Amino acid sequence: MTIRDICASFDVNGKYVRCEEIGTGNINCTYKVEYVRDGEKKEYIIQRINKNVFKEPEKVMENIVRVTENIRAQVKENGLDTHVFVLRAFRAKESGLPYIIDDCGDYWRCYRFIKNSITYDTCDDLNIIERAGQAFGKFQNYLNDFDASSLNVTIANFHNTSLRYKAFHKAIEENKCKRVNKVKEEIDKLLEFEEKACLLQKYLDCGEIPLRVTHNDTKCNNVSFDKTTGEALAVLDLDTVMPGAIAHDFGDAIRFVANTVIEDYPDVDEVALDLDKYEAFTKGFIGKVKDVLTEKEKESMNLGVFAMTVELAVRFLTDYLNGDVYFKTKYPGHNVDRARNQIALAQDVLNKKDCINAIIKKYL
Ligand code: GN1
Ligand code: MG
Repeated sequence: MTIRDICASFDVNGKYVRCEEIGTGNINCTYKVEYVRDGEKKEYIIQRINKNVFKEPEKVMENIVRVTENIRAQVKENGLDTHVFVLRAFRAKESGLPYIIDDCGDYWRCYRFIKNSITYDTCDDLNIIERAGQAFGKFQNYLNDFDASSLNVTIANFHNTSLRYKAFHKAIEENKCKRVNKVKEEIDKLLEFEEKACLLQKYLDCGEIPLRVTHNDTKCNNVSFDKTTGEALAVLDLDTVMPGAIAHDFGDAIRFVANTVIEDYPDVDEVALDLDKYEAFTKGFIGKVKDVLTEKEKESMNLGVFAMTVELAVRFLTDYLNGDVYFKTKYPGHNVDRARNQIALAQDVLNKKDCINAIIKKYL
């Protein structure tokens, strides 16, 4: 099936103009497609859902439809434009389902591309970073009353750092690809981090921190912005919306947006936690959610930054040891570069612990 056939299945009409693959995601394959209808440019996002990662894509889509419908109703109530402030998944012409299955058994979905919008893989503009924080905070607020237990768990234990470590230990033991020797230093460092990184999961396990509906992939490139005004529009990539800790969302966002370099930048000497970026995101995010946080959640936010950074390092290195079977890689050793980068960042988060505790206090 071609991308045009897929568009046709979703009842995308008009004259096809072009299609380009967008290569920033590590999991799904994403294409931006342009059509013209009645003289007007219409753009769509077509995605093939990675079945190796999401074993039941229909459940992913069911969550997305429910979550976006819930948000759409609130956006509407607030008098805002639903075409702009919430993601829209189209339904297939024949089945009425929010996906189609091609001849190879692959699942495809189609979203409206929000007009005049842009996403940032890296960002130096503190205003934009603060707005990204607000957008994820608002997303959290929209879903505050959503029954977390009613959502499908699309990837079990997604941010269970302890179980991520368990998989890491197994990968080291099995040493399937004979790579353990090449990354001894990184393994040792991650073992040193283990106890502290798993603390947040312990709080969750014993009920000291509540489960909420969280986004679970809060990279700043998952917020779309108006290209002209810089206004934050919709939160994107809702594949992993599931029950989780709010500190996961905060931590994942910080480890991505406040890193001085992109998460796979290979020169670790340049990796650091940028305190201005940390503060900008914190101001935006905490400003939106502080009223709902419990005391323990407040305390756990910066632990989330450390835990999520380490967790990603563990996931990248585990994938390397297992033969690069999960994350898309662009070159051999890509996952090692990612892991090293996150290890360096986690170390800097520890070094700057007092500073970030002082900053977050200002906004809590
Ligand atoms: C994956 O594909 P993308 O960029 O949306 C991963 C996230 C990681 C991220 C690291 C389902 O997200 O958990 O944080 O890569 N998503 C999944 O860049 O594993
Ligand atoms: Mg994602």
